[in-house]
Amino acid sequence: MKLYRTAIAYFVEEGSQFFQGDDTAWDVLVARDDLAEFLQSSLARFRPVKPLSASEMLAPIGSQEVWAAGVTYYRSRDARMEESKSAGGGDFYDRVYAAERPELFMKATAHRVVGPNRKVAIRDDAKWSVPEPELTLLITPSGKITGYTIGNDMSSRDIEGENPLYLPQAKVYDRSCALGPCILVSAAPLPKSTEISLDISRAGDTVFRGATTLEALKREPATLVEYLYRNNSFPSGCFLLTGTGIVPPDAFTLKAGDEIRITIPPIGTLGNQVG
Ligand code: DO4
Ligand code: MG
Repeated sequence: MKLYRTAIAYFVEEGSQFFQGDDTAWDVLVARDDLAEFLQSSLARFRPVKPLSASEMLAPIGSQEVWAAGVTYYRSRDARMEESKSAGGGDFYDRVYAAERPELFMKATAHRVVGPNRKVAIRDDAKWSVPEPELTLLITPSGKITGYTIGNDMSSRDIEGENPLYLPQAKVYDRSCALGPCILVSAAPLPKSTEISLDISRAGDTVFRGATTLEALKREPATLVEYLYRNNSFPSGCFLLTGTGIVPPDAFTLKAGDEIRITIPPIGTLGNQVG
């Protein structure tokens, strides 16, 4: 079952049928530990409607914070060690990849997040920018994973590489995060064979394509959540990006006008333009 947020209501997709939800506020809805059961048992009273168009879909976020895990794939560890080696930061990434405690950082507040088909930004003071395609967890205030969406952790690699202490500037800025197109509502873990793919096109030509699977994710989502919720409360729940396993070659940087498409098959495709 998929859950969409629009300007007028929330919508549920079950099979190929769409239903308009009731007037429950988004923050109240996504805070429910029984989200799947609630939506399933409500379908009979929801009105069937025509399929939503892409332009109607908003980022599936209300007032939740967005957090992110880092260096959870070997590919990310490698890329970070390389970008920070002249600054002497390389060792940190190797150590955090191997450590028991994961890297977790605050990625965005809701106003810095864009939805599907909206423009993500690259920083004016960055010279080396990339998208990071990441499986993203919806977590309730009690710490239960109740759904999955797609996240793009837009990152300024030159700023991050200059000094690991610049991470918040490399990661957190206006339109630095995209979420969507929907929430796949399910409390069950996704299979390890789940594929995450990234396509970047420029003036109609593919300039980068890459893929990975959850097999390569070094940490269990539930473990990331357990660390995130230690001495930390989320009254409306939160989103957690689980890290990138796809990093374009070092010569690649995003440019205005590039089209980014991230696909995770059970969820869908998150498409954004850089601008
Ligand atoms: O340590 C820097 C950030 C890592 C990150 O965002 C990732 O691995 O996805
Ligand atoms: Mg990331």
